[in-house]
Amino acid sequence: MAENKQNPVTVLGLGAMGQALAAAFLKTGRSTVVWNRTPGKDADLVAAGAVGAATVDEAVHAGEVIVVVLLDHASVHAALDPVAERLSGKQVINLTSTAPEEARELGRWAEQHGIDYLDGGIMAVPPMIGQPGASILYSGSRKVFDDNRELLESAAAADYFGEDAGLASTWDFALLSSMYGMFAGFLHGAALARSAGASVSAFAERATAWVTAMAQLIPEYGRIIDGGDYTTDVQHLNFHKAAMDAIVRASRDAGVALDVIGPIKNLIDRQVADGHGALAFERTFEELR
Ligand code: FVH
Repeated sequence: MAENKQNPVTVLGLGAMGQALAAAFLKTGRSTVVWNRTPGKDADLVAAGAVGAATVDEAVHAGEVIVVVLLDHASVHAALDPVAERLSGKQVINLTSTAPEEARELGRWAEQHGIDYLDGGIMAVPPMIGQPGASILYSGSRKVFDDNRELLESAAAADYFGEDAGLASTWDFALLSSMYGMFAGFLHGAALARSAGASVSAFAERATAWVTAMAQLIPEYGRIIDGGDYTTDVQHLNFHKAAMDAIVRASRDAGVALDVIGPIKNLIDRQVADGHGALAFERTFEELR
């Protein structure tokens, strides 16, 4: 099915993200049908030209391409199971955050019902949708991706990872893990800085510059890990253990909880105890995978 601007797109779920996506689709001039479990969330979209559907069945009937943006895997089944027959022959693009195995399960469920299924992981917050910097990662049906590429790119840069429906989610969650690690590290540092009377805003300014500089090392981490050679002349794990032990002592002295930094110390300690003290910090990857 080649993309047809007259062909309505249906958006199921009008939380913050669903509303942003539907608004982006509307801006392309595409006929957009919207539905939300709790009524009333479609008011702005309907005022902007969307068609509000009273039921999932009505919403699904109206569109050939169904974009699903619900809370989680369970809510996707709660919404789609009752209309599985109606979805047969249609294209479903599920942008709800699901674990990779959940995405694969939805892919199998879709196949059983004759539905062409594309899964997606959104790398953006709602205000970024339709703006440069937003991206959405896709995997599953290549046909659904190709047929709807223009529509998808109206919301965010669109990257396709492969036929395995769980791939987009794996990349999504891997990137989110990096993000949460960074923010949690910042929170620990902020607590330490505050214990010395610093304002967190002042700390944030320095932390931004520091983390930005350190992020430049990430590609080299990738090369070393892919190469599997962890020998190093500088900053081996024994060095990091000494640094981390000192950070832990400083945190304890300042009354800062070790919930964030403690697991990193444990990881380094185990590497050293296992005889890898002379190797690079990147060696901890082998412990994690
Ligand atoms: N918002 C964000 O920053 C992130 C960015 C990265 C990707 N996520 C994921 O996108 C999914 C939707 O997120 P959201 O921001 O729109 O979330 P909410 O505003 O909380 O809206 C949730 C919608 O889900 C509906 N819903 C929940 N349970 C059910 C159910 N059992 N049956 C049908 N619909 C359900 C809910 O409806 P209602 O509570 O208004 O009736 C909202 O429409 C999500 O996976 C993020 O992880 C967003």
